[in-house]
Amino acid sequence: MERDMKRHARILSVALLLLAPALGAVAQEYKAGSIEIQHPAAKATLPGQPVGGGFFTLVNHGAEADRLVSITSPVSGDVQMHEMSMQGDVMKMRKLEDGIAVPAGATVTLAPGGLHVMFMGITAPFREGESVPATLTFEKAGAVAVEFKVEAFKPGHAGGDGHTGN
Ligand SMILES: [Cu+2]
Repeated sequence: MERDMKRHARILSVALLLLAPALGAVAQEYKAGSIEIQHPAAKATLPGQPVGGGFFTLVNHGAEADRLVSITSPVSGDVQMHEMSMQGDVMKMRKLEDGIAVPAGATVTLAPGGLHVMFMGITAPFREGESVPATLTFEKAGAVAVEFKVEAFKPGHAGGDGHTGN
């Protein structure tokens, strides 16, 4: 009997150790229906920079395709979805008028150099450590409020690279 208890305690502590990394990540995960939004992060902006970049990972746990159709935020009157891609040796930016498709069972990652969110005409700089509130609206899963955690990304996209012309 006592040995059983000890064994249970040991199994429990192992289970907690395995869970610990997952628990750490929970704070930055959001759900809308069967869509999971992981780690929304925004790039810290430079002084005077009019646009901010945002990123996250979408996971569709459902059996139906869905689509991220719009993003709104109190810090920007126009939040757009963009895609960057190489055309020859030129990096091209494209505004995604139809949003971002999230096929059934798919994981779609927004990251510097690829799909991203663009906060146009931001009302205040994005400072590292702060959060940018936004609402993501999916065609089927509906709307979900998220917080983009502002992080210092490596230099690159979203800094005076012609975004304001989009
Ligand atoms: Cu962009």
